[in-house]
Amino acid sequence: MKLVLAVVQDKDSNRLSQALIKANFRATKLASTGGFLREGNTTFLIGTDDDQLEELLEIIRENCKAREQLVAPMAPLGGSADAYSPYPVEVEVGGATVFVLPVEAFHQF
Ligand code: 2BA
Repeated sequence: MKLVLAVVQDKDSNRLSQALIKANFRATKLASTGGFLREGNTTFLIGTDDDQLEELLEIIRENCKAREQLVAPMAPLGGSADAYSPYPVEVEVGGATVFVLPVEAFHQF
């Protein structure tokens, strides 16, 4: 068995939830915050049998889009302002950041 942790953008989270239910995967959604942008995203915890892992990754791939996002750079604290640009910079966020972990044991009591 594997535990898949998938960090996805909030905009994709409902669509991914629906697709997971339709394909009979069980998932837990956690409200999370990106460390860089400090904006809300959604982390899915999905337990799956090894032989369904590829199908699961394909569903995540199909339902999560990469998007360009503007970020307002933070002003330097006390440092030199020479390298600081006040203009927003564009970063590409997502589709999905996915971790696959081995599961040692799975119980439902
Ligand atoms: P954030 O940390 O808010 O990052 C949003 C996007 O900002 C990233 O998209 C990346 O394009 C950019 N970014 C992040 N850190 C950066 C840095 N130090 N310098 C320049 N640009 C940076 P993604 O890579 O697609 O990540 C989307 C979200 O997935 C992240 O939101 C974070 O919540 C999660 N994530 C990504 N990599 C992770 C990791 N290694 N461990 C845990 N969570 C991760």
